[in-house]
Amino acid sequence: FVKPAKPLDLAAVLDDLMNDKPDEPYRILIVDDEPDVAEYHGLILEESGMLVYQTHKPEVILETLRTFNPDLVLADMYMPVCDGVEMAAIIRQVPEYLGLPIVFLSSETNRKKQFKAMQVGVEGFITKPVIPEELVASVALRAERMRTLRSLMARDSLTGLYNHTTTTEMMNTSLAHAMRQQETLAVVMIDLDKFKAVNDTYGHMAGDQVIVALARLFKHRLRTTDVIGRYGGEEFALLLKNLTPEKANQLVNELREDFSKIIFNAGNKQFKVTFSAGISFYPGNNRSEDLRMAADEALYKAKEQGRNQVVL
Ligand code: GH3
Ligand code: MG
Ligand code: MG
Ligand code: MG
Repeated sequence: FVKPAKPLDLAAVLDDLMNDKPDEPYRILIVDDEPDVAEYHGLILEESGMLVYQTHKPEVILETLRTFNPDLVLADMYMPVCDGVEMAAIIRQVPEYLGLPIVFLSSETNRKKQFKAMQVGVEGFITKPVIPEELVASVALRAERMRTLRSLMARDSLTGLYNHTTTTEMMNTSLAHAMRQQETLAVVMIDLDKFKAVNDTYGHMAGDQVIVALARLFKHRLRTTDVIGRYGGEEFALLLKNLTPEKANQLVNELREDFSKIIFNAGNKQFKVTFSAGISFYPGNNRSEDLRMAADEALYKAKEQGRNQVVL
């Protein structure tokens, strides 16, 4: 089996730029009332390196989707309790799963019945008995597209950093992780100083350049385990793992100094920009909202005390 040539994958390009973790296997959920059939198809997909979870309970599909979070659902069309079309209709009612590929594995060749399934948003049909290469190829293609979509939705297009929604989610998961592992977590809120004046004086494009440059500095200087998010237009959030408050403070101050030295060009004019930062810490703040609020308060203080500084 030869993987078909892929078109330019913007998300993968962004991911490479970010030095993200290596590709994880596609996650495939197989729904079939007959365990032997599910087992057989599962083996074919696992053989090609995919991660497969099998269920014979379409009636609790939403719960399974939440816990397994698949890139694609491969479902039998006919099941006694809740048939495939009904199940697909349930999945499509959840906005989060609008893009999730659903493929039917079925011996159904009746066009009318297939059409009914397409109407609820099923991606395609693979007829039984399957040709293993065909099964792997059609699943891989769709799962890859899902991955691309997910990655694009999670990131900000200007900088490639995590967007607001993803950053907030990661704040929750990072805190939970820190609590479980008895590690520390620093939340850093960063806001560019007098940025409105930068836009007004040098233009919006020059302003965008500044945002991109700061994102680049963060990517260069932080560890791959740290989370970098564009929290708002000219606001950034960093999640730094396993640092003492002193070390976190020192690191952010170094970033602040390095950034303040960058000379930007707009036409024939040159200018510099600074940022202010507030840091909060776990342990000390034990809920994600508290961490966020404490970092916001520290940032506010940094602004009030004259900007271009870090408050812990
Ligand atoms: P302060 O030091 O108090 O933060 O002052 P400020 O001017 O930075 O704060 P304010 O919130 O008043 O203005 C933020 C400005 O950031 C307003 C907006 O034009 C600009 N901004 C937000 N997002 C972007 C963006 O994506 N690109 C550019 N170029 N400017 C942006
Ligand atoms: Mg069946
Ligand atoms: Mg702001
Ligand atoms: Mg600002």
